[in-house]
Amino acid sequence: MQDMPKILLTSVFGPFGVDDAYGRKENIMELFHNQVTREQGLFSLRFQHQSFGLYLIADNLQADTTVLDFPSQKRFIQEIKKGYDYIGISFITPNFTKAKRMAALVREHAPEAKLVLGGHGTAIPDVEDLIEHDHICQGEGVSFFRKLLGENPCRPISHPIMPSSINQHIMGIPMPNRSAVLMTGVGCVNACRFCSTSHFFNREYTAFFGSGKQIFEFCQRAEREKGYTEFFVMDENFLKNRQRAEELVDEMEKSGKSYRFAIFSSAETVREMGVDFVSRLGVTFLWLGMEGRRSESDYEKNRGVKFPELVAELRSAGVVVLGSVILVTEQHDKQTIHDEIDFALDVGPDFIQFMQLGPLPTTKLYKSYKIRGLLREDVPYEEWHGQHQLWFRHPHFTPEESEVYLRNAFRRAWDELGSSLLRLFETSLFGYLATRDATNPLLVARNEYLKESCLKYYPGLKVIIRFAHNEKERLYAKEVFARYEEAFGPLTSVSKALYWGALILAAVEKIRMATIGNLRQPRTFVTRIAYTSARDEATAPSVLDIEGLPWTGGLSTKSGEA
Ligand code: B12
Ligand code: SF4
Repeated sequence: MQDMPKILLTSVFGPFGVDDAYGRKENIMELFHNQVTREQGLFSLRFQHQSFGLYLIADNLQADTTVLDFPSQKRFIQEIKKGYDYIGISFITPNFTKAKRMAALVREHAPEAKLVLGGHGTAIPDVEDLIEHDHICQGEGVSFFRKLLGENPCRPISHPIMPSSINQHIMGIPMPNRSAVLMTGVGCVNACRFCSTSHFFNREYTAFFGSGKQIFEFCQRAEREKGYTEFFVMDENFLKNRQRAEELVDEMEKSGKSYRFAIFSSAETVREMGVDFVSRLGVTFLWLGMEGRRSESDYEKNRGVKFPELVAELRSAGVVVLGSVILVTEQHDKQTIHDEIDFALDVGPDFIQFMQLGPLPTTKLYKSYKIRGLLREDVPYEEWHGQHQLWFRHPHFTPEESEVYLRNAFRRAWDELGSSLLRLFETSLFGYLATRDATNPLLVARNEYLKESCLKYYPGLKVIIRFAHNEKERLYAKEVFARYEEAFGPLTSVSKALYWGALILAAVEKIRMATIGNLRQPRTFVTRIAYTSARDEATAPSVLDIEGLPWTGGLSTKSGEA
């Protein structure tokens, strides 16, 4: 074999979530606290995600590869001086300026290295002329990088075993991460007009796991090697591949071994598979694109879907639902936008994501706005994130107004529905009660899991009662607490001790938020993944045509703090 290339894959540099020459304060590195529970104060869910795509690529190359995640500029410069043959930078649209800066740094400090750009930011029009590079990957990265290195892109996919989230805190209480990420594929065929991920992957789905059996085997390995039994499934529309999901349930039924999954799926697929199937599959969390009250007519996937009924049914089966809704669309003016928020509140999922309409490159929405001259070319890419000012002209909202409406929508949801955390506690209880008399082994296992979860949450309910942000929430929390008492009896002395501990941590967190501030930066991760020939042994169809792929398993990564 020729000399093995030395590869560095990196995410963009921090700090994140601050206004500086490269980024904006709205772009914090936290999913829920950024765009879901952002206005829920102490009850906001706090956690971060590593840059999963980079670890996946690294695990699949015939090369020693280093993944540098969340570096500072200084740490990045230090690393690129280490004599890499290829340096790959992953970026999304709002991180355009960071990627541009990093590319310039590579040319300055590592002129011998081949510079590769990847990720959603590469969809920016004329990016080829705007950022220094040698290669650019506008789509799926594993097959791209393999081809670039002259490898067989058809080898099986190896999947790293790594946590789905890091730095988890709830009400100031550090929480151990119990779930692993599971990347079953990228892209979605539905091609909703605004959807970046569908359009970026050419409105096609690329499966990394061709069958339910392969997924099940991965789960078993993740449990064997690192004790994971819960998985955050990175797949835009997991249930869309019906056969694969059914095979997974079959495997679990046959073996008597079940796992828990958090998934993203469209309403059409949930309806088609049914809530009973979703329960047996072990889904405990579902991200559902409700989009809006005109959803039925605007989106094929939501045709005929009655969201209030669907969400109520899911919640009563113990599925925590995050419903996302788009604000500041063409139909919205200063009156009708309230109807949209009313719609979201009436549906009443556990979590609501409000996002401003945002025409991102490659989407149908972007193309149509571009043709119609509606894009505001003067807004820098750092602002293209959907939390602050619009980057298109809206007949009824100025950019500043759109931000206020967005913030108020989040606040109204918190005021009227109570905190998402409380709703999640309630949903878990619903699910536990609903499966108490179940005989199906998967549902029996679900019941045990939900019971364990509820017992963990039980003392937390008292903390919510103590720190409730309004009287409505306090009454709601007391009512849920009473139902917990009825189901599980009074708090044990251990739970009472946990309550007091949690109360102190929550009080400290409240003070910390009010004084020091509320921004959490991710730490820098440096992961060195050594090549081993074990990954080359089997042959398989291309990852671009991967259905039925014989999956052979892969290597896990070893992460360490820089
Ligand atoms: C996890 C996640 C996050 C995490 C951050 C993770 C991280 N470490 O950066 C959090 C929650 C913090 C986050 C925040 C934001 N995010 Co985000 N996020 C995602 C999410 C849900 C998953 C990403 C993922 O792991 N996918 C799975 C992997 C396998 O796919 P992938 O990343 O696309 O990688 C593949 C290819 O793109 C390619 N590739 C990627 N990088 C590279 C690099 C090289 C060198 C090569 C060759 C190939 C390559 O190969 C990979 C394998 O095929 C995606 C949606 C999605 N489903 O992808 C949105 C997404 C990436 N986020 C998006 C946005 C807009 C944001 C925010 C601005 C949100 C907001 N509105 O406030 C912030 C910005 C934060 C910041 N400062 O950077 C957009 C990007 C849109 C765009 N066109 O740029 C997406 C697509 C969601 C969407 N709107 O559809 N996000
Ligand atoms: S169903 Fe979801 S993932 Fe698929 S195109 Fe529509 S918004 Fe995107």
